[in-house]
Amino acid sequence: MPATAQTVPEASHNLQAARQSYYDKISTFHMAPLWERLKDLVPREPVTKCIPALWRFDEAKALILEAGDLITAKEAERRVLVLENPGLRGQSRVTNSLFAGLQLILPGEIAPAHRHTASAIRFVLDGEGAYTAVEGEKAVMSPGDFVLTPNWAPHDHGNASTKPMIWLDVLDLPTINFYEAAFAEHFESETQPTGRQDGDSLHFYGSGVLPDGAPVQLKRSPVINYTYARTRPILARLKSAGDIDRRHGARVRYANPVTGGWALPTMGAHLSLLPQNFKGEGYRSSDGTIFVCAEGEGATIIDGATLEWRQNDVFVVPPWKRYTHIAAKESVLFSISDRPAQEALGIWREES
Ligand code: 1HN
Repeated sequence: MPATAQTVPEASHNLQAARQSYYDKISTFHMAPLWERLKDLVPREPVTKCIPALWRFDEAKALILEAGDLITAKEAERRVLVLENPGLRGQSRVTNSLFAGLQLILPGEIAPAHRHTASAIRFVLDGEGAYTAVEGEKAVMSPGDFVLTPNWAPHDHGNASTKPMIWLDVLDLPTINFYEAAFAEHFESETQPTGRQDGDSLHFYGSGVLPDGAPVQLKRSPVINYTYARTRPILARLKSAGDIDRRHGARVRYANPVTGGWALPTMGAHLSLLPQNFKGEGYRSSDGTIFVCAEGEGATIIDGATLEWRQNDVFVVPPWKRYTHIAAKESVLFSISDRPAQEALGIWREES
């Protein structure tokens, strides 16, 4: 009988039922129909649970200082408040691929030596003179310093100053854990021997000369601390030279000085100066990005919603959401994302 207006709904109902019972049957064999899942598996554009979010430093500082009364750095191993994206609660993620947290180390404290497969960075927010020791070099830190802990590098922190120090930690933990390739190790001694002087790695590798015979193929930068004292004046010179990107301002990329590549294989960072009265052009890219206001104040409009930021506030722009920076006052933004990992896979995209 040819299909008619009357017979089609019933046929279609029968077909739906037949398909469902077929799906139920193959499910018992641990199989599933791809054609029912294709839209979720292969979206036309990035889909993310990550949402725009901002953490105010004045609130965060009061909260983390409270933790200082409740637990020691040694007991906690790392006294860190996890910055959890409101769209990813319970997952210790600030974006789908990155972890972020605020770490407090009080005068006299030590955060003991360990190493892990996750790479970490610190961006210093508050305090002066605490150190992190990485691979035998003690980096004494100041606000705005960008400090690397490449994967598997032994690291411990200490605060020999008289003031609490707070910094932002960003780690590629969700990325490493996605591969289920995480290892970690603790050391007998709480601190590592530091055979090098503070600043050695920046002097050896970041000055246009290299120790003779230094390897030229490195997946990670040999510089441990990109100090704000060195980097900030470069932004001022870029601005004077008129080298101001219409989307990002006068911006530098933290590079591996030996290869010109990113400082770490999984995370890439920039520092940018937004001149007074900057009104950026819209931009989006496939890397969800964490920003810190290092100086000044302004706002970032993300898909029509405005996040207003002041010094040391941390905020997140999800992947492929269009954003625009505006700044009435001259401001400096630090930013970090998983762009190097996406570039290594050949999938990174941007659009202006
Ligand atoms: C870690 O080792 C540090 O070394 C900071 O300071 C934050 C978050 C998760 C796992 C390990 C650090 C961390 C971390």
